[in-house]
Amino acid sequence: MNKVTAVANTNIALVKYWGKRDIPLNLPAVGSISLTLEGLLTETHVEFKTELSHDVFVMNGETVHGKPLIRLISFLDKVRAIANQKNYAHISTHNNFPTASGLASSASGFAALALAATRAAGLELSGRDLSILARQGSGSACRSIFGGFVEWHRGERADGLDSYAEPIGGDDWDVRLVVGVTSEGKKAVLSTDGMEHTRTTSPYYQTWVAESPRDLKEAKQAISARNIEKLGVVTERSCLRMHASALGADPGVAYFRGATIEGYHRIVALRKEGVPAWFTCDAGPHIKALTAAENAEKVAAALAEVPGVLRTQICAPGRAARVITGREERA
Ligand code: 2P0
Repeated sequence: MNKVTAVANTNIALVKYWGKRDIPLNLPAVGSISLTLEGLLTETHVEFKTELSHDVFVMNGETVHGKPLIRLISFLDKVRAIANQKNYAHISTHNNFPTASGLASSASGFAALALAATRAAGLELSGRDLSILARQGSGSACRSIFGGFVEWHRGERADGLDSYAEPIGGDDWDVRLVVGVTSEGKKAVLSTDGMEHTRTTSPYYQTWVAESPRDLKEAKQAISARNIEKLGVVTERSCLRMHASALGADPGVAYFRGATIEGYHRIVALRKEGVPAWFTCDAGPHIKALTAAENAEKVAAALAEVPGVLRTQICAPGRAARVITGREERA
């Protein structure tokens, strides 16, 4: 099988990853916990071909060049090395949501690529090995290999073999992540650059790192107890502290836009109105809210009224990355 199509869903961190202990291997300074989301996905087709003289990447219908292409080729080189594959590949990939805008396109993108490329190269890796490989493309991609609630371990080893993601249960828990899309454009500061700038210049960075184990512990307790309030409190706290560390960089990095802040206040107000929901956002301006399934429509309706919110989407917990055949679930 040298021609494979794989699909991976994006994931949103409830306890955030921000900062690396090793840049080339994407080893994180902190562990993180995410929810894989149904409905926001990347579909990637990989074919290794003897007649190609270089790798060709087509993303959302456009050929990729420059720095993004170099990043993708260096990832494929890792696959070729472990699979002893000599051929170049033709890759076409499609996101069903805005690329590089803080909706975690690199997470679903490198997870789908890791799965499709290894299978097309003749390898059948374990979930853990696939997660370790996907991590080297983009840190958060290691979490999109799995469905539902997922923990990415920080690990201690210099070679990164103990820094992988794994599912942590909670699969029968009917939570929702409501996304308020505030812009279809690309973000100004890529997260790779934003987190390194934060690590090297923010006086709040060490505090962010030091506080993270408590968030991880409390989030895991909350998931195992199916306690959405406890999980929500940690989710919002981790997000705001991650952004506080970035805002404290020199110069500061602000991913928020006006609509993001208005969305935050709307979610806080919803709680006072008796609709429990908790805010999070990533390296982009979109608003995300964790809530119970029964409240998702109300939260989406409230976010839709926030000035600057273009559209909303209610996402259920999503499936693991998977190989697809035929016309099944095209992105
Ligand atoms: C996360 N983010 O935990 C955090 C929160 C954004 C904010 O992981 O440099 O694209 O490729 O490892 O994974 C986005 O960063 O960065 C991210 P790299 P990545 O979801």
